[in-house]
Parts: sequence; structure tokens; C-alpha cells
Amino acid sequence: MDKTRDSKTWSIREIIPENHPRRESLLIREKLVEAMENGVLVPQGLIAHGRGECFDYLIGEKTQPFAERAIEAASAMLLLAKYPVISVNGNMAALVAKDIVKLAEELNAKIEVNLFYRDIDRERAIAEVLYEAGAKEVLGVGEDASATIPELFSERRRVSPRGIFIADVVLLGLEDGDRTQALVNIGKKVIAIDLNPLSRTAQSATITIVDNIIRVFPRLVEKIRKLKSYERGKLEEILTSFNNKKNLGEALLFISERLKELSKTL
Ligand code: PTJ
Repeated sequence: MDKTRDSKTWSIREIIPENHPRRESLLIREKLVEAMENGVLVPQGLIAHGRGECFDYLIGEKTQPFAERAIEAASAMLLLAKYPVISVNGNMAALVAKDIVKLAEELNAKIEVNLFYRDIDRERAIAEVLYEAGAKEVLGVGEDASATIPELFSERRRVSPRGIFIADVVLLGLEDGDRTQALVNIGKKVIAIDLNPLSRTAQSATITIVDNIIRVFPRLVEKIRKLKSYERGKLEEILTSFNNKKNLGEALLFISERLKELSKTL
């Protein structure tokens, strides 16, 4: 990182008062700006984050019961998977690199870079962030992304033959809807983390966790550690009792009830 940026980050921490009610949120924005300057994030990632912030407001910036339920089901699905893969884009690398590595270790899962705005410099910059966070191997960089997801025309179609191409379960966050649908179409189970319960990704994933990736990843690691001692039958029971459409409906209902309650306080 260059020195100018270093001093700006320092001054930004100073500029935002310790007791500023939005301090955490502003520091997260700063992390993303920094990631953009380091070639990890595209500017469009900042816009995507802004949309996420709006939905985070609507759910009260907390992990709500519908997200806890989806996290439990996702943990069971990941533990039952034969070949789980964590798909990483710019926003995920900028915000949760260390937790991605922890989760991959817990599951013995592969980590793969998969980008909408793909170019080799970003692939490498993201892999570097993951290696710095402790990853032993990062797939999907350069020539490694040599397989193709059929019926998908964006750069996201390019995947590793040792990763997403042969995965049975793919965990992803901040995604555009096309790939989720394309992955489901070729028989993959998709776990999506998306704050917007109305997005195409949220609607087409096998399990949708409507929550902020920043809160989801540590909870997934914790839940997986707990469920590891469960027998397969018990994990399968958790999965079969989870209904994604119903859970998404509950997220929407929660938002509408919350807004109704808030309107009474005005
Ligand atoms: O790094 P790349 O090149 O793969 O590009 C990634 C972005 C995010 C730019 C690209 O996938 C994109 O444009 O995504 P969308 O279509 O804007 O969708 C992003 C979704 O993630 C939206 O539904 C947001 O509400 C949601 N979102 C934003 N921030 C978070 C989030 N969900 C969970 N946690 C967040 N922090």
C-alpha cells in the first residue's frame, strides 16, 4: 500500500469521532475504498455495497432469526457436501478474507476467485489478499479458470476444473443472479449470502442467507464447529426441515412489520 493512502487511512480514523453512531459502518466503507485503490474492488463494488447498506438498515443491522435459520441449514449442507467450494469476489476479499480462510479450513473446502469484472490483475490482487489471510491454495486465477459453466455469458462463466466446475455445493456472496441460476441449472447446490431478499440471486439460490457477509462468516464458522459433532442423519434433518422460499418470505415479513412499528414512533 502506498504511503499517501496510509496517512489518509490514519487521518480518516481520526476524522470519524470514536462515539460517532455510524463509525463502524464508515470504517467499513473506508476498507472498501482502500481495496478499490489496491485493485481488489471495482467501483461498481462500492455501489453494490451501498445497496447492501440500505437493506441492512431495513433488517436493523442485526442477524435476525431468519438468517440464523439459514446459517444453520447452510452449515448442515456444507458439512454434508462432498466437494464444497467458496467463491470469492472483490467485496468478499475486501471484507472477510480471514474468515473465508477459517471457514475453508474447517470444511476442507476449496477457495476460488470468480469475478463479474474479471481481469488478471484483479484475480491476482484478490488471491494475494487471500494468501496474506492464510490461504494455502487459491483457485480460479489465470489459466486455472479454464472450464466453462454452460448457458452463462458473463465472465463468471470461467471456473476452475478443480473447483466450482466439480463442486457439489458452492457458497457465494454479493452475486448477480445469472450465475446462481446457471449453477443451479447444472445441478449444484448454491448457498448465497445477500442482504436483498428480492434479488434474483436470493430467489434462485438453494439456501439464501439474508444478512451482511461481515456478520455471516464468523457465525458460519462457529455453527460449523458446533455441528461437526452431529451425525449425518441429524444434519439431514436440519436440511429437510428448512424451506428457503418460506424463509425468504419471513425476511420480507420481518422488514414490513419492522417498518410498520417504526412508523408508529414518528
Ligand atoms: O468483484 P466482482 O467483479 O465479481 O463484482 C462484484 C459485484 C458486487 C460488483 C457484482 O457482483 C455486482 O454488481 O453485484 P450486484 O448485482 O450489485 O449484487 C450485489 C448484491 O449484494 C445486492 O443484492 C446487495 O444488496 C448485496 N450486498 C451488498 N453488500 C452486502 C450484500 N450482501 C451481503 N453482505 C453485504 N455486505
